[in-house]
Amino acid sequence: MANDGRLPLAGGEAGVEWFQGVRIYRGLLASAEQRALLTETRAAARDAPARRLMTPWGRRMSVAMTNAGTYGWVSDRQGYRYVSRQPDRGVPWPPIPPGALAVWRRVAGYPRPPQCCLINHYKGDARMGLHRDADEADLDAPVVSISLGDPARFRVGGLLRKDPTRSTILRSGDVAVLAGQARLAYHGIDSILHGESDLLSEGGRVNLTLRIVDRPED
Ligand code: MD6
Ligand code: FE
Repeated sequence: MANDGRLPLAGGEAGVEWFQGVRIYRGLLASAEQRALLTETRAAARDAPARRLMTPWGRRMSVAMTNAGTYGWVSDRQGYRYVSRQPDRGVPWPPIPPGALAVWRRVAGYPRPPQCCLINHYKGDARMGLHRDADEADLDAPVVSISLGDPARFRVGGLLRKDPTRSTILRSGDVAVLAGQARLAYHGIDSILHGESDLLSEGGRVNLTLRIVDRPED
């Protein structure tokens, strides 16, 4: 992308390439859109309650997670995988919030709709260690991530865990897109800056991460 992050962008729809293929659309969602999306997300979480999942290494994650869509991403002692039913209830995941689908249409630049909306809820000291989103079969599709609530320090590196990293703050209404060379980059959330946003009455941060999981012919 030609924009180097210092030039103002007409319309804000182009986003800014912040670091090695990571595009950030700061303030893409206005307050009313953030509130509407949060309401839709809470409705989904009523039908699929968020849980702190177990890692394959037997440690409980600090972030509480649930999903919406055709597939949900889950972790347990057996490993990471996508499943079409909620593990503890045996029923499908709720539909992806319409406001999240609208964000995908605005920024993904990809013909297929997302199949999974991972919902991450950060309270207290919750954080997310450096990881790659690599459990999907269609790696041509971007990953689109929407931030709601308190700001978070978002860290991105390269294709190897040891590659140098850079961090930035993602605020409520910001959208980050990992595509192209960044699609398999290591990234994580260092910490949440509590008490900065009043979008969530109870405080904390909600992140929605949209992905395509299978291949078109599957
Ligand atoms: C989060 N985000 O923002 C965690 N993954 O809470 C992610 O793990 C993520 O922001 C893929 C692409 C963008 C992301
Ligand atoms: Fe991720």
